[in-house]
Amino acid sequence: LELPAGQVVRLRVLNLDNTVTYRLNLPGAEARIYALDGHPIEPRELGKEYWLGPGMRIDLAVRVPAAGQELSLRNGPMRLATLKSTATTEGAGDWPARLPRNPVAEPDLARAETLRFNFEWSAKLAGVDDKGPAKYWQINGQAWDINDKTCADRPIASLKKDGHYIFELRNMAQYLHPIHLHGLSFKVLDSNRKKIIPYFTDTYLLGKNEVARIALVADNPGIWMFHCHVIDHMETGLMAAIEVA
Ligand SMILES: [Cu+2]
Repeated sequence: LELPAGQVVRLRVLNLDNTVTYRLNLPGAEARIYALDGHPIEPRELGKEYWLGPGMRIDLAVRVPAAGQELSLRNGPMRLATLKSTATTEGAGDWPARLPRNPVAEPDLARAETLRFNFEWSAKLAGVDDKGPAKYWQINGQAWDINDKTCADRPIASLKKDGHYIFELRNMAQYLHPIHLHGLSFKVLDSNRKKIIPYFTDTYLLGKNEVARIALVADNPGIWMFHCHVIDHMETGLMAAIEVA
């Protein structure tokens, strides 16, 4: 990409990889985060790196350096894109104002019901029997069967329409799970592994052995997929249905 020197440009980065979490970084750049997964946040420095799991999105603003210089957008040490600064007659650009927040209902934690979801290994590995697919993952003791067309009839949780809920997400293994919920946005509250500035999103990258809490208002009726965005985890069990009625 060629960009005008001194200006501030907005970049939207989407991780469309179906397995790899990107350790996104822009060394030497002045860069700020404006939105996570399509939900605006109070702008803050990108910092050393941001872990962008499969299906996750990030909106950045970047100050383009002096003409002739280059910035590289990287995954860890690996270059994904080169941003090249070209001479311009325009003056220096300003950082954009924060984006207006999305119209997402604020969960009331004082009256929220807590539901716990354990993400763990499944004991039924390939080769145990010849019937059905291999199962490596389960949510609360249930592995999703990719061939089962009726799994939406047996939701793992039933939420009351307009009810307030806290989900405690517990990763019992070392693998990263970008946990994605359809139909509803949620607020990430806290984690036992890192400091969280609460924010709204539709995907939370649950780290190794992490326990995180998210909260939501169940204001969209339906049967919604609740799954890991890593496709091979999903295909081998890490998916469930959640009902809002
Ligand atoms: Cu996963």
